[in-house]
Amino acid sequence: MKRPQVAVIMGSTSDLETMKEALEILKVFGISFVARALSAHRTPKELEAFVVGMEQAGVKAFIAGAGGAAALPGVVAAFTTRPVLGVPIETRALKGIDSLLSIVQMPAGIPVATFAIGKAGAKNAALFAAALLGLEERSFDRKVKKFRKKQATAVRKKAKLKV
Ligand code: RP5
Repeated sequence: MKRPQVAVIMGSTSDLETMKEALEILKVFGISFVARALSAHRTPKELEAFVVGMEQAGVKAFIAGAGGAAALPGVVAAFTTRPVLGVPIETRALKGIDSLLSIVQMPAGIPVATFAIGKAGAKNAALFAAALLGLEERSFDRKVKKFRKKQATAVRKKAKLKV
């Protein structure tokens, strides 16, 4: 197996529906990744072991998605100095505002880059990881630029509204 470049962690398998958006982008960009469902609250020891192991394996960034009292991205950041990209999962009770505030309000000294609530956030976290990898590997930078160009073309096509 190729060495993982990104590790994706979600607090529960119930987050997969949202986090699939990130996995899809990583696949499209040819970024090697490992994905796990590990919880900061329910399986903290396994989470620590995984994060430490992934940093030792050389991953360049972690994408961590969680919902509700979403401690996961912050706890991941406590165990690694690699960039942590946090995705707030949309929740039924509070629409993901709970997740967003839990992830974004980190204490000074342990940063987590926080993305939008839900699928847009998951997708953007993976695109951000691609941009980070692009700093070292030009092929990823080229892929990000190509993605943007394709997206702009699709948006331009749709701009001609049939009313
Ligand atoms: C969080 O609790 C998870 O990230 C998930 O979004 C939420 C609910 O988890 P389940 O009860 O569906 O496993 O830790």
